Amino acid sequence: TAISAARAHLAQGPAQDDVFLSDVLEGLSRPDKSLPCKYFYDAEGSALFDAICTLDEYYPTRTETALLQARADEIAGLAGRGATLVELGSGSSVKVRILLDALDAPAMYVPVDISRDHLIAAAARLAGDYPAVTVVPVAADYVRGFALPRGAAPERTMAFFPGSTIGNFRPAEAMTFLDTLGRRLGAGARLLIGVDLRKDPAVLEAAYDDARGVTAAFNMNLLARINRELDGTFDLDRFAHMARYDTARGRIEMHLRSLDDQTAHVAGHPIRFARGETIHTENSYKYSVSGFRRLAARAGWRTERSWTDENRLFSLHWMVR
Ligand code: AVI
Repeated sequence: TAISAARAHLAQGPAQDDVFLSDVLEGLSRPDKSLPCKYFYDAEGSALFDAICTLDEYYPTRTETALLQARADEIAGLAGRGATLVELGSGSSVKVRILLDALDAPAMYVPVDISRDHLIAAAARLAGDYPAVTVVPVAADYVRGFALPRGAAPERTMAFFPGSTIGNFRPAEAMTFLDTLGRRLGAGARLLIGVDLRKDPAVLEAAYDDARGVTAAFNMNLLARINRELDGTFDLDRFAHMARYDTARGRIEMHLRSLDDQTAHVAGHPIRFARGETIHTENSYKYSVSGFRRLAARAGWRTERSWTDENRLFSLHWMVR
């Protein structure tokens, strides 16, 4: 395989557990309780997210996949020969295969993901399927920063940020993130980014509260993970999944609602809940095409192409720094 231990930048150490604990205690001691959504993605959570992506109600994955397929040749033309592809939050590295199949002699693939074991397994499978591509997995929280492999010229580098993960940032954070990413990649770098669009709230709410309860299980897994890893005592039967669209803010909010007055413990620390109180676990912002282009422009990215599906559910943007 093209992955060698020497090349892999594995930036995750033992300190991760302490950060998880302090983030959880900090988030749960606020008057409006919240938890960072990045903690959804342990092994269980990553598997549940993959299951979400196959649900009828969850249109983003299949819509973006179809868009990528429809535009793959055009994207390959824009990307040019011998590109280095840097994917942020690569997960199972499924969508990138559409690009790797279409690109002209892609040289390197750098999947960056916080979920280390999942990343390594996905990178190994991909390296086996694309022997001509050098695969360099980077286990890191890509928001905090990560090291790019040496020798990737900015004009040949193309970042890939699919899935509307940018929607999980607040707009101000999204702007800072895109600006920092642009600085890290350098002048001349390109970005292919998937962004979910504003639409009928009923469609959005179904996508985040599916009939089979997979999204509910994904949300609840955060409490299960705290129980597993942080000596938590959450009674999962006494919390419920909740998803609602805030039209004014243009965002889906996911919460976990306490069904009772209760006290749970995390590493021995008591956390009190009133009945009906919630933990805010995720925002998923939705944009208009022009709204997103404006945000990106303020972060130093010039949009050269925007594509949407015929129902205007989802958008893909090709941007240059
Ligand atoms: C990863 N992210 C873009 C997903 C979203 O749609 O915001 C996470 C997700 N949450 C619930 N379902 C999917």
